[in-house]
Amino acid sequence: MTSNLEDQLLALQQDGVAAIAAVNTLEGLEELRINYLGKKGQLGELLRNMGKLSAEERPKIGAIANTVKEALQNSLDQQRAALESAKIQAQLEAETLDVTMPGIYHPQGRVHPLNGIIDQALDIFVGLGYTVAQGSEMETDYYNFEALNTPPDHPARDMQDTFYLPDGNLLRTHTSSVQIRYMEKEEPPIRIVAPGRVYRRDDVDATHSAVFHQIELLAVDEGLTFTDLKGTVKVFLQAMFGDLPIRFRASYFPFTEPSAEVDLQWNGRWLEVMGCGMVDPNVLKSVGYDPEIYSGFAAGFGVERFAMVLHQIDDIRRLYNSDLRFLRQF
Ligand code: 2NL
Repeated sequence: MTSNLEDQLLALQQDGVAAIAAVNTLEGLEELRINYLGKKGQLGELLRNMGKLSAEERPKIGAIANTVKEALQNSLDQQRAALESAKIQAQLEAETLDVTMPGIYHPQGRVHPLNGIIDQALDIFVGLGYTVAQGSEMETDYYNFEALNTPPDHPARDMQDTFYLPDGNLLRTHTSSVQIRYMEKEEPPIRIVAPGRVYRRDDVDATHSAVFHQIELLAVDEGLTFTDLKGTVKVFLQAMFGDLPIRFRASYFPFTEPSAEVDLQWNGRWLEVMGCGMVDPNVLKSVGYDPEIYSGFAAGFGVERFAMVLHQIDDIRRLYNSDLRFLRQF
């Protein structure tokens, strides 16, 4: 009986130490601890037979049981320490930061000078309570010309000046069509600003392009006068160019009456920067507004021209050919 239990205890120690040395996870190690030394573990199981031993055998087996328990506990402690340090080592290796590695190149983008002008202008008008409106670059003759009081024999309608599409539509020559569509849907008071690409059949040179960008603004309300137009244009130009002298010169557009060109004194010279006027009553009628109740003012300007003046750009084509040496300057 004695030698049998002693053998079993020593066998248990051998098995246990080997199993503990072979385990490679902390979870597996904990399972082994429970299996060997836990309340219902193998060691406890063997020691339950101690009661059957004689008085002189008991202390001897008890001493052996203690050394087995200690041996197993030592193995567990050692293996736990080894596994924990391996885990930390693996974590450190996985998280190593090599500060000498070359970085990943992220080319820095910039705002194109045209978009810069558009952003600036829209910010100013939004600050004045205007809503941004946009629309299609392809338009019908009605929205581009007819609703804007432009007679059929007006030179702008000429095949030489406008891109007509085979289906009878055209490429818009100004963003006014956006404003006509907006007025058809909404009732006054109206305050909108319409940026966008527009098309004219121009021969390309340093100051002309067949595609360019325009921003138009429109206000319709009861009691709007030319003074409101002048104040709005002045506030806008001051915000864009600084506090420089401006003047209004009588002009003509089919869709405004009276009409004016706005000049800005820039580097000592008068520079034409915008066109504007009071919305022609025929335009108000075409969208169903009563010109006896409502009046409106409108203005329009070319974004390229503003960019060229503000950034001293000598050729409009530089704005389109995406030369990074040029674009990086802004
Ligand atoms: C310019 C001049 C202008 C307008 C645009 C407009 C729009 C509606 C009604 C009346 Cl819906 N007028 N737009 C008015 C006057 C001038 O633009 O030089 N553009 C580049």
